[in-house]
Amino acid sequence: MQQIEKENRLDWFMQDRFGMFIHWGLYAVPARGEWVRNQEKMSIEAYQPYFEDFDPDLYDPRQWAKLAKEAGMKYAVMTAKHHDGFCLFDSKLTEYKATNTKAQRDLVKEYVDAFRAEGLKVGLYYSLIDWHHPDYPAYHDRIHPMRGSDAFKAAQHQFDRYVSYMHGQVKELLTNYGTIDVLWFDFSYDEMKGETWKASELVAMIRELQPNVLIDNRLGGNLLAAEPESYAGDFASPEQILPPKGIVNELGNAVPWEACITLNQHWGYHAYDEDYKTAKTVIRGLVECVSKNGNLLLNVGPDARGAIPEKSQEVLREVGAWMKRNGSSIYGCAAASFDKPEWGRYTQAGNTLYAHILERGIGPIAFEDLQGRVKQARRLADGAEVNISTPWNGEAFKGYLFANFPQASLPCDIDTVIA
Ligand code: FHN
Repeated sequence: MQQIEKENRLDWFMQDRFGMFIHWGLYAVPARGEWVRNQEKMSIEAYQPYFEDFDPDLYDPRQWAKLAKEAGMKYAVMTAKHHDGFCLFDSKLTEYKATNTKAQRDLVKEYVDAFRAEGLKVGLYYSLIDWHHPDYPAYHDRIHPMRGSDAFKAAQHQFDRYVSYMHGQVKELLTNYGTIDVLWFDFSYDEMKGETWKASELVAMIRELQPNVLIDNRLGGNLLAAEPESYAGDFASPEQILPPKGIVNELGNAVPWEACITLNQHWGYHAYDEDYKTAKTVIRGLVECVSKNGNLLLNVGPDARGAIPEKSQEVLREVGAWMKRNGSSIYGCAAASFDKPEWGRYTQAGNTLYAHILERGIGPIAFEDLQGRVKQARRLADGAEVNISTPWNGEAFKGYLFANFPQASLPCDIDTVIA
């Protein structure tokens, strides 16, 4: 496979901007979030009934892919293995996998096939942490044993065996499932980072198998350093937060980033979590990400039968209605060369400036520093001409353009003017 330079490798990522995160696995059965085993200090035996019961009869990844596409998403990242160690793929290195449950299906293979068939790029999430593997020294009272601890030292030879297992599974995922566009590792902490995972060796293998796969920054390197480690990754991955000013490295250069955000308050399915973000909040978040050179990876947590919650579907469809009319202000766009206006945010692609009107005040919208620089303005959603004027020459209005146009035309009450 031809290797393209890192900058080009990211081209599709910077173009697509909006993806679906999918957290799915045995934890959907207890339906109390993906950390349930640890938070409730369940033994492997206490968690085993969820393995026995897992039977996702409604799993239809083609429907998931169609929903992602309808929402305006261009790529997806699904958990191949989360911290509980359960593998959604047919790994030859463990029996703790979906093909050994009542599902008897390789859920990852069906996912990659379905999303590719709908024209979306496919990513896989892989947990470095593994609460099931006997050689990963996880203690319920301490989720992550400190690397330097006596207990850890005693288990060193075992841990090396776990790292070999982890590398072997990454090799399976990059060998048996076609072109993988994103490998999303999760997560490093304390001493458990970098060469503890033998990360240089791991990334060398990854680059050998699939040179153009994008890797996140959670193997434990410093992506913002002037000279990042080989395993520092291709993009930063802020979680449940948007960086105030975007992300730059020590040299002041913009660093590609992707904010991963939940639709409700949990990554994995939670039967009682009704605290969902509105479509308007999601769209504002997506606009903010792109206005700061970032992507949004928005999470769904399918239930134990393999269905994406109805409320998630409802929000995604409403976001999609806005994207259908305004997507050109997101795809292939980035931060504008103008300061953020008080009424909203700008995104820009080449000579086209998109003004996202998020706050409505009294009277027209004021555009600073744009006099003589705007040939015409249109409301993106319906192509309607937007009247641009420079009012009578009072000092207070000097240097501003003013745009008059009707209240938002879409239910999300966010209008975008193309200038
Ligand atoms: O512990 C995980 C969590 O379950 C979830 O997968 C998030 C998603 O980025 N990552 C870790 C928490 O930072």
